[in-house]
Amino acid sequence: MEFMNFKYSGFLLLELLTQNNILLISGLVLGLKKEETTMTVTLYHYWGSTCSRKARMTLNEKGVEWESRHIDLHVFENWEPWYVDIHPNGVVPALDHDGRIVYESNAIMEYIDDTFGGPSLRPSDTWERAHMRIWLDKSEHILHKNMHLISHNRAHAHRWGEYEKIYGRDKLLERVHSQPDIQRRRDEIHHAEHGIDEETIEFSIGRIDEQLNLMDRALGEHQWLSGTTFSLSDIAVLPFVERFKVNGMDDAVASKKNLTNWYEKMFARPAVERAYAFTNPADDTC
Ligand SMILES: N[C@@H](CCC(=O)N[C@@H](CS)C(=O)NCC(=O)O)C(=O)O
Repeated sequence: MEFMNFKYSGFLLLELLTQNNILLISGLVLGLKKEETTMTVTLYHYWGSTCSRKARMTLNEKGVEWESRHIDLHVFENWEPWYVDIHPNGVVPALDHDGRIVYESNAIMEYIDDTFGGPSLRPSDTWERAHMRIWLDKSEHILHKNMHLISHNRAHAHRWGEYEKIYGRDKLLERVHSQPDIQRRRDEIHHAEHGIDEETIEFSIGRIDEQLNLMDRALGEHQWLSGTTFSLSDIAVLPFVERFKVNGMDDAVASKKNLTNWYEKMFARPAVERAYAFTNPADDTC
């Protein structure tokens, strides 16, 4: 009997080792492995935010499947304690990759490129890669910073007025105090109380225009912003060029030929188009 069992097991083993079964077994192992490594990617973002667009474009360019968690900035959802647990500065975007959080749009972009398959979005040439990082830095510290000031009187101030009507001044200030980033909180309160003076706005417009000139020059020298490769730098600056245009500075962009050609090329990319096609879920009517 024992012999029979042995023979039976041996027979089974032989059977299992036929080519098809080896494929089947490896398939099962791979299947298990796939199950183990199935990850979820959730983006906390706001439809019209420049920094959220950077993250959406990058996810789409890499072909990453992601879930959307829209954060309504208009009702200060970004300052709710549950969201501040995710993003300590109470701003969008934030990325949750299977429970591990990344925030700061530039860090999110590099994380996505490092972590997922698909085309590399960073040049292999080290000089180009360094220039890509220079533009990522400028996207935050020059373009975003100044665009925020320009947008204040044109968009945010009006919104603050609306909020004041809805919430009342005291309630509104109480809400602003739940902004966890003390620097931003201080700036927001100052801007809400005093607005932004014309001289500051003119300075900011000039500062962005100067960067657009540098982009136009770079794009005259090579196909993409930081060299011959389409990269994260192209993605990082686009939302600010677009925002500059829609804030009434269309002519400043149109007068720069290389920049205009690049802009059209960027919007012809399906990943970019899809990132911009994400509209405000609150506007959805059925
Ligand atoms: N440095 C941050 C900036 C993020 C940021 O300022 N996000 C804006 C939208 S573009 C935001 O959430 N604003 C809401 C607020 O300040 O309350 C990044 O690049 O992710």
